[in-house]
Amino acid sequence: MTPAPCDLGNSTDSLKNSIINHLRFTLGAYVESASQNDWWVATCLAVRDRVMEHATKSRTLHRQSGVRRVHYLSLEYLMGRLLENNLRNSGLYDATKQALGEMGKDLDVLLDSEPDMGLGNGGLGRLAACFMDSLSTVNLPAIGYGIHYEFGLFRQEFVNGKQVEHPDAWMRDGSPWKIARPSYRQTVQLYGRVVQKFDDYGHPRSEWIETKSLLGLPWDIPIVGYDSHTVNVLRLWQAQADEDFNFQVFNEGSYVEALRDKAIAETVSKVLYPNDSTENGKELRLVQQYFFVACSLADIVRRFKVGYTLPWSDFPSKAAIQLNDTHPAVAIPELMRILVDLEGLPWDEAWAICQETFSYTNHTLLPEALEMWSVGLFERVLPRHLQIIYRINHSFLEGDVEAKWPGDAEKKRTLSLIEERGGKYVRMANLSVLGSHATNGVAALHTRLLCERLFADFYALYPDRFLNLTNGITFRRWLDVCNPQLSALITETIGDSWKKDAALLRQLDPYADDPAFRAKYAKIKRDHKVVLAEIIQEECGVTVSPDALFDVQIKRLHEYKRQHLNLLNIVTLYREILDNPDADFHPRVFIFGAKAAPGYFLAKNIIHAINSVAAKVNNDPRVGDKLKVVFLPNYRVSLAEKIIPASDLSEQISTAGKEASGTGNMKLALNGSLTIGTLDGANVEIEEEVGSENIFIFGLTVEEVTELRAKGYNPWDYYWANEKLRNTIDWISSDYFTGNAEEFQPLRQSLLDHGDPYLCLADYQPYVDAQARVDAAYKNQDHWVKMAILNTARVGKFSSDRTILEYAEKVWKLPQVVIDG
Ligand code: Z57
Repeated sequence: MTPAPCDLGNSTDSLKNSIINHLRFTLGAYVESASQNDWWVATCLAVRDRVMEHATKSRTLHRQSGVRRVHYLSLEYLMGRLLENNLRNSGLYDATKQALGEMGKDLDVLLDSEPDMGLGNGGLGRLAACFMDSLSTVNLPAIGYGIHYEFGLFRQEFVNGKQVEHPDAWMRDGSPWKIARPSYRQTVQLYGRVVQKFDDYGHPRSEWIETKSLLGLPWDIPIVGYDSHTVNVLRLWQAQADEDFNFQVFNEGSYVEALRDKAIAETVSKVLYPNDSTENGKELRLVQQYFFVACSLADIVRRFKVGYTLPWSDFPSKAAIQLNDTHPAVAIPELMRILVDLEGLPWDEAWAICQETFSYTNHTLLPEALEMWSVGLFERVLPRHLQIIYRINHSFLEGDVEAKWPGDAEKKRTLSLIEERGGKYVRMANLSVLGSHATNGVAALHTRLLCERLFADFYALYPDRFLNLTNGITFRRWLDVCNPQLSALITETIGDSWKKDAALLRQLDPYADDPAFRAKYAKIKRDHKVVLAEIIQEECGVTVSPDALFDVQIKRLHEYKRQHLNLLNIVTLYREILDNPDADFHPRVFIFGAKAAPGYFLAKNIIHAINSVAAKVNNDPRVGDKLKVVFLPNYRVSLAEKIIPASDLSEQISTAGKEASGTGNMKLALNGSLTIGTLDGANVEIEEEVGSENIFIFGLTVEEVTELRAKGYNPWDYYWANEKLRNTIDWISSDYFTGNAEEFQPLRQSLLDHGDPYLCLADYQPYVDAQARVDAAYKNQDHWVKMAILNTARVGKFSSDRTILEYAEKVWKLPQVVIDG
């Protein structure tokens, strides 16, 4: 007889019991003397116990019903903290808070002690995390695959205003959220060479021999959706040495030396590459990509083979695979290798399966972010995969390309999977479009530019392959969790259905004119600003007034995002306040959060410049409270959750055509922060939704940027024509801010001598004017609050539930599978 499972109820008493049991039996601690960390771990485990039931049930039902599942392949997942999200989504929040309270523990303190799971850089990684939340919430059968990095994105510190990086040992003490699955360990081959053999029927078969091998150990993290019993998993691979491989070395007596190889093998999943939107190009990065792709595909194929024996032609009806950017694109030749070399399928059949299985999301038009691997490196690490890519390329160029543009060498050059100029490179973006049935952009404007520019020839050849799927964010984390006060106000006003159907937020529209609602909405904003002011005091030692306008720019530091344009305006205002102390200017706090890639010199120079201007402005008695500038160190998901609800103004000021979508823009608008922005990425659609009277749009459009560049852009023209601009740049590059006039020469040179590649000078005056409109608008608080409410009410389109349902319908063709309680 199977004994009854222990009580996993959702009552306060049941939770209390679980937490105490984990303290005693899992952690070996006394309730009386357990540490804060013990309490946090015990609470997570109590929640996890309840979640695992649903995870097992979901997996079993997905398997038994034989439905197609989506496999999301991403090198990055920026999950942030998990406990509060899991509590709110599972409905266990109140009971857990109560249970801990009765034992003398404050849940909020425990929540704030959780380290962020920062296995990503920026937008792309956070999008993957939002998608995982939505997939479970809308009951889609899904598995996320990624790398179990030992070190996530570096921790940032400022020393004398300059960025210093520290390792992020997010799981030095383990993590209660992850579960090892040693029975699903995989072996991966690398390096070696290829030989031709003949199979039993005399057909030629390629064999990859003399390889080095590596093991992949999967760790599963359950993903809890909101008010749904679907619990999907995020499966992250950790690299381990293949012990057998070293056996000979052991026998030669070099036991200790052999363990050095083990350490080398384990470097593969050691650390996340800290670049966002720029290329890496390093051998270890290619090894990381292949390692995680090979483990994931082997896992998908294993699952396809258990239970039933279906012909390979049925593979796509069981498995959809989404490539999150080109980072996992080596999955295309890897699946071909599995099908052709290991399973013996004819090439054309294998190719058809590949195209039906894969789909690809492009996240950028920036040339420096488009992945290209040198053919020499690729051949050394993955010799068989390079052969496969060559064969794909040959069939493509001599087939479809020759048929459409006979004898056109130029077309072949642009469409080829191999770049031939200045050394040979594999073009991962072209491979991704060719090896899949769908390529999507992440905002309407971005998709249009993909079709018109980056992939114009592919679009001419295969127009039906391209589609737009505008990004979204999960409203659970970015409203319910980070702003429970606003979430509660909305729910008491229109009910709680908006949490699963964000379009319903439109029902708030009429309340923008209701003075009582406005007062409550304004008070929530003000309370968050008080809390953020405390954080600013603690982190930066700067006192700011919650009555000032909180102007926020939080995102990775990149020239195209133009934090330096923001800085030009700040320095202009500084001078204006000194020249004209009696001007009627509403006090403002400029708040920055941004990490620079450790090797991105100019980005680091911009951080230093902002911090140096901040130090002067904040300590200048002539400025007083009118202007404060703060750069919060170590920007990350959990810090974003504190800044966003407290923001009044959202800076989305990238050069038009450069920001594929942006998702911070959506989070801020949802929390009632008005956008000052260019017509770039999803800003265009945000304007459409909220109405042009509730957003501050300025600057060159994509078409105007193209035109300006065509006629020859010269930043010096703007410099000489605009005295304020000239004074501003000259002041920044003087010795005023640091005592050393050399310090910000790199920034000055980029703006002038190096041609201002992101057109800061062209957009300077329109930006300064837009900021003046913001200042005027903020003075009418009643109207400002009304605009803020309308932003919250009208951004329902940007729920990642909507995005994910579009993927499911248009790309993956997935059924929703409801798991009952
Ligand atoms: C990344 O975070 C993004 C694009 C990339 O090519 C890489 Br690599 C990393 C970002 C875009 O810059 C954002 O505009 C976009 O919103 C985000 O991906 C999610 O699509």
